[in-house]
Amino acid sequence: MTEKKRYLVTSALPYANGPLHIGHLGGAYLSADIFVRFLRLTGKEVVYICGSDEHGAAITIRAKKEGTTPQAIVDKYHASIKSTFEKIGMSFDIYHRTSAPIHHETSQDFFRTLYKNGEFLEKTSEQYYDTKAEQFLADRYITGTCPKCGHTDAYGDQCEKCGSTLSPTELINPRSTLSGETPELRETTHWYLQLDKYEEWLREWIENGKLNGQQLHDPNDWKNHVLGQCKSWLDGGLQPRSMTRDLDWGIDVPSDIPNSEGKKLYVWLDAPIGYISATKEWAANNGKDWKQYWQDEESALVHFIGKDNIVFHCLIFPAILKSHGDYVLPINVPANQFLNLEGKKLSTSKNWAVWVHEYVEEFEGRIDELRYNLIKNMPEQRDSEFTWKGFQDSTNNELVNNFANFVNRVVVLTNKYYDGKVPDFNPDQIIIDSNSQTDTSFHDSELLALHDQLQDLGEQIRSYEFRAALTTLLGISARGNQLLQFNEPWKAIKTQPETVKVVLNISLQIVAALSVASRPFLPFTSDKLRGLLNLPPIEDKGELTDLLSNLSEGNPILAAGHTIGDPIHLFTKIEDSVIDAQVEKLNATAAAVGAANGTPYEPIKETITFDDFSKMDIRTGVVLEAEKVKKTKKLLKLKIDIGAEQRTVVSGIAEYYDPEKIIGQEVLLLANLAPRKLRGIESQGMILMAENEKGELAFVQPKEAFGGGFTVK
Ligand code: B3M
Ligand code: ZN
Repeated sequence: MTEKKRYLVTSALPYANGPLHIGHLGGAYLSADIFVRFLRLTGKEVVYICGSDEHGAAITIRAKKEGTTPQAIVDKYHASIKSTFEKIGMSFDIYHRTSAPIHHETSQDFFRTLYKNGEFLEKTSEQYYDTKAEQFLADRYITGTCPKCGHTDAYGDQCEKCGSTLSPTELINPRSTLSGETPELRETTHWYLQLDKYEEWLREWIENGKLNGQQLHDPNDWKNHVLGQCKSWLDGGLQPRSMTRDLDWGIDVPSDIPNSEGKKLYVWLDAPIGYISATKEWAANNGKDWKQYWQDEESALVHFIGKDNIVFHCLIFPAILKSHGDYVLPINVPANQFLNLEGKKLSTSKNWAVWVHEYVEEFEGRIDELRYNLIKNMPEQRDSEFTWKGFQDSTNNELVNNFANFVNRVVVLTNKYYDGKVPDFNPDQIIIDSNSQTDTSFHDSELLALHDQLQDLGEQIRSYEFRAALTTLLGISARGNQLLQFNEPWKAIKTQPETVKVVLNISLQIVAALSVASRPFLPFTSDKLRGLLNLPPIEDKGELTDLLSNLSEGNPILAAGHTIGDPIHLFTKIEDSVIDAQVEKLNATAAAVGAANGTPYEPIKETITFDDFSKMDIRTGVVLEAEKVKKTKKLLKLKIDIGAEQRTVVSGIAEYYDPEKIIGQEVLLLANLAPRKLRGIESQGMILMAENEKGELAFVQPKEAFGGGFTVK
């Protein structure tokens, strides 16, 4: 990572149109929080900016759904999101909102400057207008039949059934969602940012990290999927993009601009400028100069976002900043991919989500357990998944059995043997090394090993590898556990009391190091550890850097004779019943929404290439034999005739089909799937089934019965 003196770190501004779910946290928020908390521990100047995005169709659509005004919606959800972020330990320096006057001014100034610099193209085009509602219709306000798949409720910008990107004029039988009427096309004029003009320098900046010949960052520091998305936009050719809308909710185009009446700024113009206005507000409140963070070369701007925001942060906003002039460009945009939930995409509309405010209430005092699991499964490079079972496992096996167990043993033994005082020791005393049962080591070499682990952790955070850094953190307590396990102080206290002093002294130093190093990930635990050790609260003033220099000089963190407190429970196990109740709740609320909305369709999976498809060898077949697999509820063992040969297949359809009734059934078989053993039976292929929204299965069969042996094309 290119080191800078000062950091301005941002997390995407969430739309104030609904509560936060765990997908938000795992995407743009915990990653940034770890990063800034770490930077503060290394003594860097850092400002961490976030706030609510209160404009755009996301807000007005929600208002309509809830039968209230956009203002009421943003007030309600801004307050709710802000308070949830606080409870989950997000350490923003400011959580601002885009309705603030300073933001309206800042955005309008930007628009004015770009206008004066001649960056806009004024263009008239035809757009849909609802004569009854007397307004132009944003893409999301138009529905109609998808020209690609025939789905009757496609939106003006996208069909959610087939996933196609659309423009409103492509829809067949367009309807306004405001009045239900057929909208008419009317001429309207807007200001377009000429992205096509910037393509060359954007490409040079994205691909080589250079601007006007100057090296601004190393593109190797950027994530591959981020670069990949940017390159594919650039390769596709950038088009001028309208920066204004005909809406009644949003920031006015400044009135001194001719023909500005009734026009609002496009939400993706104003929202990222929200980072700047929030910095201004923070600086004014804290006696700082906001320009140092945005306009000084010694400042690094880092945007944490989800992958759906990449184009806006890596191409459009940089183009806006550069067209304005004076501003730094981001040094990195470490976007995350998406977090799924129990095998499905998180979805607000289908209520397939874990709502953070509900978690906070139901799991009082267990914030760090959720942070831990979400960091462990962070979708850093690819989509990942949260499961309640995984949450239980990571809490019980890693936080309780490893981390808390280590701390607890050290604190209990110190209280028992030394009256809660850090023991002094003989520096020549040899102990069993924490790495192996045979090697021997001294106090100082163990401290050096700790130093190296902390150093690794820092490197990983600097490279935005937060999952790896978390593993390193748990590796520190695991090493402490090994030190105890190998030296068995509870036995050695009688025969080798001098060894026990060394072992517990080192262990206490490790706990002290954990009180600092855990802070970016588990801030509440860090506070508890500081209290437990009678150490002053962390002030985020370079404590980790101090710790590292002390360790490399062999200086202990806790002096001999320092008194610690009584044992506490850092983490406790989560019972099966708690997890079962959450899974049940998830299914029940999603089913209720499904029933209310009609059939909820599964989202279309990621696009595959024709080559991917043609790798599958699908054959028609006929079921010759079928029987239940003993001691299972779901499995049938089938013999399938596919013409050239007969296959044994184990299929999970026993809940839907009686074995005797499917003899002679025509099926489609994926014939070249790698064989797999299920309950001791080798399954040689997979029967293709269709699943409805309740998870019930049905055979996919050729319309004309023609027996087995044919290839499906
Ligand atoms: N509110 C979109 C989103 O929440 C948008 C981000 C703005 S960041 C400047 O995904
Ligand atoms: Zn479609």
